[in-house]
Amino acid sequence: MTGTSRRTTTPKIDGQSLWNRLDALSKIGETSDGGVTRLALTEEDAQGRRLVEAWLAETGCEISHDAIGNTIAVLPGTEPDLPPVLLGSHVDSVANAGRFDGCLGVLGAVEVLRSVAAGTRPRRSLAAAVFTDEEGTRFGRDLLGSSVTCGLLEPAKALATADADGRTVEQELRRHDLLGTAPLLVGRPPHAYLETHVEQGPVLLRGKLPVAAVTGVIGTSWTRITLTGAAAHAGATPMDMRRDAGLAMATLRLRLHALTEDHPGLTVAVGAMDTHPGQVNVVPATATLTVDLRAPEETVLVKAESAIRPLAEKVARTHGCELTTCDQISRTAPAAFDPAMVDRVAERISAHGLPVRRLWSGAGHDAQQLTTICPTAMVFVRSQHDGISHSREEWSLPEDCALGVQLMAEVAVDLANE
Ligand code: HGY
Ligand code: MN
Ligand code: MN
Repeated sequence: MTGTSRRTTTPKIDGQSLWNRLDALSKIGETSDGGVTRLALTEEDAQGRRLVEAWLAETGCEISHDAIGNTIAVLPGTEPDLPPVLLGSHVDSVANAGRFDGCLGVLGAVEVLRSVAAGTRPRRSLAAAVFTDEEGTRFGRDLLGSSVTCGLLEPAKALATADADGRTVEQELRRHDLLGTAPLLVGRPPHAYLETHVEQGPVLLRGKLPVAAVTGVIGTSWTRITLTGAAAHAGATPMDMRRDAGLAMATLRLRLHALTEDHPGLTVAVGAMDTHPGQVNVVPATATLTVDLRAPEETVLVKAESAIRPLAEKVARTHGCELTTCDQISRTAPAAFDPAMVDRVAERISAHGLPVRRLWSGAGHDAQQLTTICPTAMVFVRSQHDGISHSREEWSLPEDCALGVQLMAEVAVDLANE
């Protein structure tokens, strides 16, 4: 793939339109304290998806859905039979999130298609994808839509995944009329994939840089653990006679965090932890936690994952409890992007007179799945407020958002003309 194809037109992104759409989309699922909650395949997520699809339709795209409900919108090029250049991300969110995570990439794709639709069509079609359930917080498996379309997860397995109330992905896709027959991308890979995303960390802010070229994405491993002890009276039961599942879980949580000491680059987060029956005067009978492990090196992630079960068994025994479940619920491998694609982003950053920062992503992204089927790159946009994300505090500046999408547009049109 050449890196210097002649660009017929330099698309000009409408930064104000991008900002207005980010604002409009953030109103769907808006929480009372200014956050956004659009858990995957809830009414709010479906509403957000429909709003984005209406905007995509306005650009003249043909819109379809695949077997896992991913939206694919295609703006035909002059040679529509060539594999397209795909742009995308997600609009589902975690609970009480900000307005940029995923949405910047999807609405950036809308702006690129708007700009190209109004100008000279490149050879290749440009397409936009809105991937189903990137976050994984409701159904317990992240990058669901992009994993299926990249052939990394069986559609049947993904469709059968159920939430805590037993509602399956398939039922929810049907409820929102998102199930379709568009082919999965793995069968006919795009020419390339591009994603613009907020950094969700402090590096660009501290470096006083608005954008970065992303070199790769960490691997992520999610495990759910349940320990079982025995309910007992909080006062009358002697301390040495208790089988306190809550205390065991608290001990395990600290041991899991201690894994970072001898696993370089590993991060650990215990996002969910609850005890049953959860009453003030009852020693917990059972306790459940989820642990999110991440590392840029697959070997480090594998080593840390293999430590979980022995740790849980040992802690359970120490507290007279049993290890009832220790199930891996989601797993994605670390992914390095094609250096030639990273160079394309870097070259555009330089062309805009900016210093080039190459950065590894600590957050997971659909792009890490797409890179298994086609040349892939990401543009990072600076996060404000010390990089906070997965929080209503998440914020980025309009000019940084517009610049990140402008860079993606220029790389996309170059790719679409080769
Ligand atoms: O969890 C992640 O890194 C991403 O936001 N899904
Ligand atoms: Mn995201
Ligand atoms: Mn996220």
